[in-house]
Amino acid sequence: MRTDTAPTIFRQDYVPYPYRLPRVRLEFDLAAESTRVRSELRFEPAPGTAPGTPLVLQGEDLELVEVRLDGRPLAADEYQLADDTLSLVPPGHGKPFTIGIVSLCRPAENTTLMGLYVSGDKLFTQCEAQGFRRITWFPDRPDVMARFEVLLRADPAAYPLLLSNGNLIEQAGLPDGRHQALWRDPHPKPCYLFALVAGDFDCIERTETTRSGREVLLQVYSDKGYREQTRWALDCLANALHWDERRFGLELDLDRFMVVAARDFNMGAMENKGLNIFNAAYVLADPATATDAAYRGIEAVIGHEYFHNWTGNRVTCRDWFQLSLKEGLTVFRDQEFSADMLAAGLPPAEAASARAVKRIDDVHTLRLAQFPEDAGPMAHPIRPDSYQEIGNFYTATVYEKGAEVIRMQHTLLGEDGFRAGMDEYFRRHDGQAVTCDDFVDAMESIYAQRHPGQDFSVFRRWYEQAGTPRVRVRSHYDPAARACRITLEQRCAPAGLEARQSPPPEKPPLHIPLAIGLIDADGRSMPIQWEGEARDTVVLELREASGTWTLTDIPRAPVLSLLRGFSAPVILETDRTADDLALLARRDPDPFARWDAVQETAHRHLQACIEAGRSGGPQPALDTLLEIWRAALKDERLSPAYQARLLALPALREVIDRGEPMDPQAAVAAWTRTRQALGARLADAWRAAYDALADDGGPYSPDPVSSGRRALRNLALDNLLAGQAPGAVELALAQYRQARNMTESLGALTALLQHAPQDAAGPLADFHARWRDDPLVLDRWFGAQAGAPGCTVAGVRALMALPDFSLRNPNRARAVVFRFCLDNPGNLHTPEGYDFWAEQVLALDALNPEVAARLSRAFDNWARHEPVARAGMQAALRRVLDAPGLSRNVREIVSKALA
Ligand code: 0A1
Ligand code: ZN
Repeated sequence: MRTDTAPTIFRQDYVPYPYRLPRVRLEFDLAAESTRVRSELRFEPAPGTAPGTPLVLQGEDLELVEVRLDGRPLAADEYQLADDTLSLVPPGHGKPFTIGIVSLCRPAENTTLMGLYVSGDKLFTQCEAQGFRRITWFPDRPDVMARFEVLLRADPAAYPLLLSNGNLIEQAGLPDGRHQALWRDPHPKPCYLFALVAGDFDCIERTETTRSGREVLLQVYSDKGYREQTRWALDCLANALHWDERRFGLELDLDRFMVVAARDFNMGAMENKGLNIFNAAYVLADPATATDAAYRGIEAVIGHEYFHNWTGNRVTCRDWFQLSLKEGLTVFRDQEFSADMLAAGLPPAEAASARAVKRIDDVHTLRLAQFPEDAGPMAHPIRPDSYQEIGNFYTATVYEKGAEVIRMQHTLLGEDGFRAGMDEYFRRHDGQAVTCDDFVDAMESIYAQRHPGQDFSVFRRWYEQAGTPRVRVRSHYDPAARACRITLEQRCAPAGLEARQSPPPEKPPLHIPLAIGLIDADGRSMPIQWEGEARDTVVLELREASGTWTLTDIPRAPVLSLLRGFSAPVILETDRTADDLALLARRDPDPFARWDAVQETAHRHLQACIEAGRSGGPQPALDTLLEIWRAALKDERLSPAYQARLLALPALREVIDRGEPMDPQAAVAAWTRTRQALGARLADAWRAAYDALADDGGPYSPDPVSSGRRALRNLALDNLLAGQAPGAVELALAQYRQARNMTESLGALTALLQHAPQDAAGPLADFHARWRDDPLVLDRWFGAQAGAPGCTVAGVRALMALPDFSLRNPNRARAVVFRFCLDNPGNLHTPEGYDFWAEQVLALDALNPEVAARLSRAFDNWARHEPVARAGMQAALRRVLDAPGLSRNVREIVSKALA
């Protein structure tokens, strides 16, 4: 993986693999130090393959023992072994042939956590995207799909459980004292979906009956002693199974579905066929150790991986440029699953509010992570055109923007039409490796039936274009004609490195569905006459650079409620006044648009504060925002969960990102001052809310109503501390002491660390003493400190010097190093902070390039910063780029940043 120059791979260069691989047999002699892999690959030439076409297999960090062709050992001059490939010319008779390979790999030395690796005393694999080549030589590409048979052999004392994909065929002891297990997966799959797990685990299981009446076994495996913490994950898995049947008619195609928790894992989880491997953080939960947010996170990730069984595994990607085919679609599916689970069982009004909260959280994530990506050097379309390292393209764009592109198709087709499109997609492509175009073709076939004369040709540009489009909205009301004219104009500036091209690439208009509504000055909804009926919300479909709509029968001048439900991933530019926004912030019946109006009001205030700080002018008045907040806090018709969203200031990173230029220190100052002022001036209301939201003493449940109450109560505590309200510290200390679940104790600890660090010492010591042996909870302890404004570079280094710290465990590295670099801008943006970042990127890169590359992204937008920060970040990037032995992963990121 280490190179000085990294070749660029282009989507256009795709060529099919010349050989088919119907069957694969793998035999593993498993041991941590050295594992021996014997493979038998049954190839046949694809139609049209010329005799003499070389067979090329990938391999990385492997030791070759032997190669056989149809059972005959090959001499060294009968095959070529290059850096990362093994190639040979197969017999030219056009018939099937078998390649046998024996090789060794070294799991205990594998700190990359790709391929076969050790975590604790267990063995795990991670093969997506290109990890299988670290296990054995193989055509490591997603369009080569094979039926796998896997024999695992190991010492039963060290590895009593031996798992792989599919069905367990037999298990037996061996004369040499070891044992073995034979697994067969009935479904053809690409090697990135292969998995094996070996070790000693606790397991809980249950059977569920699928809608066609089959009994299936669901199992969750965890470290010994953690069985009770896997119940929620198993419930979520059963819910996911039934939800996919109800909503998409998709049934589990296996007799057995396993989820295994791993302590060391680069990402969230992996959808290996029938054997999902999860970061333990997305499996383990009980009320004492997991927050409400962690419960929801587990539900989302369990759902996501389960849904991949159809969208990703049954129908997979032809090549890695098509990654959003499975990821965007599966994120959309997990978002809908979570929303449906939140709304389940609630009366309609509350159900709508619960769904809106989920939508707000998803949009918040998109704006926080994807919008900056789309404006920086790594900007790429959801279907990228090129990459150097595919590991760098598991991005917010491919995942979250990809999900928005699917959601827009859902909006354009409607629930029924979208479902028909999905059915058509599976009808055409079940069992195949396909492209994003194939997916859109299936959707378009339904769209064209239902909207004669229209197609998706403009819509497809969402797959081709990078950058966040801006939509300018202007409106004019004519009282005499009782008509409102709305004009939309779109443009998309060159994204990231496109700006360097001359001429910059042309960006034709996109197909943008913009959901809007009208309200009058009293906040009442004004229905719109649309396609023969009166509607509160209509969708304007902009397909050209600009478009105008005239809405008639509008009795009074309206205020426009725009981008309802966030109907498209765009940035709005409007002529709405502060008063318009304030009206929407209090009265918009669309809960998303109402939240957005509060956010926009807060953003405008924060930018005005930054500007005042810069020019030395007077600080802007807080009154408008204050009154909006007061009204939201006192509005008893709102659910506490929704109130908690309305009353959250935009994240500091969003505030920094809006600056022109970005000025982290000025943003920290403005944000901190605003939080203090809002907390202080609303102290009485916050205190009343805090008291009213006290726990009712019943058993813990992560349901949306009680978790919403806890969220708002923690926010109240945070505001009381921010505003230095009398007695706030005592309140936090009491909440910490009396906490009945992790949401309460972590809420108190975090608020103290943020606003009253001098009073946090007691709870911090207590927390550590209580949880020192639970790695996931200890991550929380580390993270709360690394993200606190009082944690300087010296402070984060002190955390890293503790015996509990290790850079090798990605969760711990994320809790400390990432948390500091992403959530502590006041301390990061200092000369020592820049040095720290460079040093940590390099230290991580020597161990784990995938994780290092993610940290290296923290400086993507250095060039948009004010001069001092800009120079400091640029120098740190240079230092990384000039370091010897950089991985391809980090090299791609920093060289693009500096390009
Ligand atoms: N397909 C997984 C994501 C994933 C990608 C790479 C990994 O290892 C480097 C692990 C997981 C998902 O979308 O959940
Ligand atoms: Zn996924």
